[in-house]
Amino acid sequence: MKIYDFKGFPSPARVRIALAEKGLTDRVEFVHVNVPAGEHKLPAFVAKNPSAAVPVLELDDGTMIAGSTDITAFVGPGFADFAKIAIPADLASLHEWRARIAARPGVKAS
Ligand SMILES: N[C@@H](CCC(=O)N[C@@H](CS)C(=O)NCC(=O)O)C(=O)O
Repeated sequence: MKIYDFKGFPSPARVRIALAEKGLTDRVEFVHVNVPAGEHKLPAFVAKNPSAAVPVLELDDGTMIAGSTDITAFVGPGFADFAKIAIPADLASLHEWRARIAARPGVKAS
């Protein structure tokens, strides 16, 4: 599993903190994305996350989970084996869409 991130930025930091709290930092490969240089806007990265932002979690099957909220939802429930993630990718995607809708002005989150 890979985490695309940029050390020192707040959203990737949330994921790093969650992984560290669970003792899972060694279980993922961190891939540095040079955000200040615009690497996150190149087609190769936008193919992973159309929002062109870090962090992104890439599962071993190639599934991409973008956004610190959804990634930490994977890390958070206290699973013992990171390879057997309990939350399906669809549910993580649902979380992301819910967050995007809730962030729109005038929309009340349910
Ligand atoms: N809601 C996203 C926000 C991701 C985000 O904005 N990441 C910033 C770094 S903290 C980024 O990649 N920004 C690139 C840009 O805005 O061009 C999350 O929680 O991960």
